Amino acid sequence: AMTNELKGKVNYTTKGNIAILEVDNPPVNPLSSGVRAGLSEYISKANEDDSIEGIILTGAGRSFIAGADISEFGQKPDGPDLHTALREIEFSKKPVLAAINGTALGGGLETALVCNYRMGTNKAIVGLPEVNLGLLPGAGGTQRLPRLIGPSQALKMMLSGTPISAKKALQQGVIDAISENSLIDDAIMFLQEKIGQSEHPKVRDKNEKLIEARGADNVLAEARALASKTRRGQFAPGQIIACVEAAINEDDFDVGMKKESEYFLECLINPQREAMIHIFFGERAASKISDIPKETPLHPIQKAGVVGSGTMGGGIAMNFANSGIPVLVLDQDEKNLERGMGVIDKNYQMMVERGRMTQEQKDIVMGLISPTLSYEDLADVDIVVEAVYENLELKQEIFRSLDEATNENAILASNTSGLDIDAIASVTNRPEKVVGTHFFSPANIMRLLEVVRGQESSDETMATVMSIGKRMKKASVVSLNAPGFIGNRMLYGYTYQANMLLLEGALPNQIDNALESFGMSMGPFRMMDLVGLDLGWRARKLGNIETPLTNKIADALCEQDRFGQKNSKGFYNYSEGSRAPNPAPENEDIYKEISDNNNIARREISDQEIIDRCILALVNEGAQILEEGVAQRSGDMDIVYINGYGFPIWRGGPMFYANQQGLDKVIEKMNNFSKLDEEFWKPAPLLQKLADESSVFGEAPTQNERATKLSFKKTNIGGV
Ligand code: 3H9
Repeated sequence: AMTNELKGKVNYTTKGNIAILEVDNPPVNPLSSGVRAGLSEYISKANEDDSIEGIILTGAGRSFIAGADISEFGQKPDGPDLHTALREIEFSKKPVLAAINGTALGGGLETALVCNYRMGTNKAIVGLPEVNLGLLPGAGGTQRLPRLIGPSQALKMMLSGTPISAKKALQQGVIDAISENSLIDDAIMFLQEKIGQSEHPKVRDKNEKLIEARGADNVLAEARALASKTRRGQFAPGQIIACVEAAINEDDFDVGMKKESEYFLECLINPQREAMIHIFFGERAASKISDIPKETPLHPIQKAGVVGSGTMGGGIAMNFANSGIPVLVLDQDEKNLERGMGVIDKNYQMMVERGRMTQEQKDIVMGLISPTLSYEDLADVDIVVEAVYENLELKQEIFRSLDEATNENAILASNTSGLDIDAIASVTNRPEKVVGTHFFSPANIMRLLEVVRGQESSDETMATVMSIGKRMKKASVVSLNAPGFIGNRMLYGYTYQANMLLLEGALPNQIDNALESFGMSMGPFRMMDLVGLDLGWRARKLGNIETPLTNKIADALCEQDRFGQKNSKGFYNYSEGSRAPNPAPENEDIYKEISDNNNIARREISDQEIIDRCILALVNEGAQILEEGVAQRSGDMDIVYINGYGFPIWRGGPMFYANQQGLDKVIEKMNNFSKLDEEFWKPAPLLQKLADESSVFGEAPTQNERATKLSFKKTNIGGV
């Protein structure tokens, strides 16, 4: 049979009595087939060579090893398996030192853990992020890390998936030393001192910390509490805890290893794993714009401006500062500006108090943010993000001022959740430099960034803003300039269905619980209470606008002074100082009355119907968005929904969820609902077509072909 070419390699060199194995699989050195084969081959070679007395394992480039090759999961791997390669390292007759030159993640750290010694540069980071992929550290990590740093710390690291710095790794005992100078020179020196020893430590033999934990059930109980709080609905965390339980209780290391393999396999075949790996690659795909060349030069960003010092503006300014970019915050009102700067300071102070940043770090970022009252101060910024309230005329006025005040090459971005970017661009002399940046509130915390591509936004502008998104560690997704962009447009149908379900007989508590049990982080009525029911009600009153059917209940609640969390009563009741929603039976008469008045017969509704109607509403609108090319690919909508709207990551986003269910099943369910509302449940043509072809959602037609055909005003999405 033909063997495929192996991916990645290991370079072998010697320096005196030391062999150096360098993993070389750019850009991040995952343990692909060729790397596993190389490790195996060269460990033997070094052991067979009598002139070699010690072995150093390191990585080429900026990474040590980024873990197993994620693209191999679900496929038949070539070459030796990882366990075989790692066993050869662990049982090497000559001592092996892992010289951790950069990121050692997942299988990368697990490789370091089979070495006798570990040394890192001060820039190295180590971690076991498998849980983020629906997996557990399956190359011995669940058995070796608890032996090294104790089960409690190890569980924290594996359940959070968050890597730690070299400094912390040294404190905890994950690594033995930090190299401040040349890593390889220091590693050789370290190893030379050990070479004479008859024995070299193996992590597998260190049992003290585990024996200590035996019988102390608080370790596992705390881990379970942490997992249910931070990873609700996920499969892998429980598996990780079970592995550590085995490590604690089994005397034989290899028995624990066997359990780890079993539990790993269960994760591997669980649909959550596929969903989460879809999101890993989906996020990277979303950051690319298919019709813009990779080599597109970026506009250098050394200094930024933000217009508006409210909640949004402040959060956006923090994003710039956090990524090391000095930023001017402009407000024309001195009091607002002062208040805004105060809020920023308070937000950072809170992070210091919670141990999320040091006082020095706070001083650095605060030093990057300066207030100003004058447009003239923006003369030398490279980008401005305008973040005032949603009013087209106001934004246009600001863009005229910005066009005048800033350097002609500066990018002008508008933070808007729904206004027409082209209409804003049209008042400037540089429409190609105008773009939309839709941040989500609180902007310094929420990861989603919708980057709105106007008719004339240039390749350079788009590529630059996407790269700023990356610097800010955002999940950035491109949307064409169409009403509601991606996220809010999809939300419309979801909320519409939630409101209809309420009119048809379900109670807010049932609807919220059903969707939360599906995995949504917050049900729609709890969300509406949080946002405030009175916003729409007031706007309708002011504009003399008739209340649409789906808002009738919310408006009736407002008439009774029930505005939501802000005054402790809305769809739910809240007790003083608490955000916990308690059912409000006193509302049920209102629900009945409004259903009756509108000739809607209230009935018993199943949780499944609630979930299907709300989620399939997202899917059908998503199909339309994809067909129009407003989103580049279905995965982009998954990224939007997971990072901006609380969709469970372990379901892979609404579009992936539909793919996993089967599009024919989706259509079948929609057809069932069409007797309730024929217009609403008409399948989008693309959905119908893909279902007929037994296909799935994927790529959209390229955007620049579509952008010119799409008119902002003509796309009708109902309420927006
Ligand atoms: C594991 O180890 C399981 C074991 O416990 C058990 C086994 C039995 N594989 O993120 P970037 C690609 S599970 C394949 O943009 P950065 C990535 O797709 C693994 N490909 O760079 C991208 O490709 P493209 C546990 C990978 O500098 C390119 O490399 N490990 C892998 O912003 C650059 O990536 C993890 O979960 C991989 N493992 O960040 C770590 N990693 O250019 C996952 C990356 O075509 N990786 N690629 O779009 C990361 O967290 C980040 O990539 C890292 C670099 C921090 C390393």
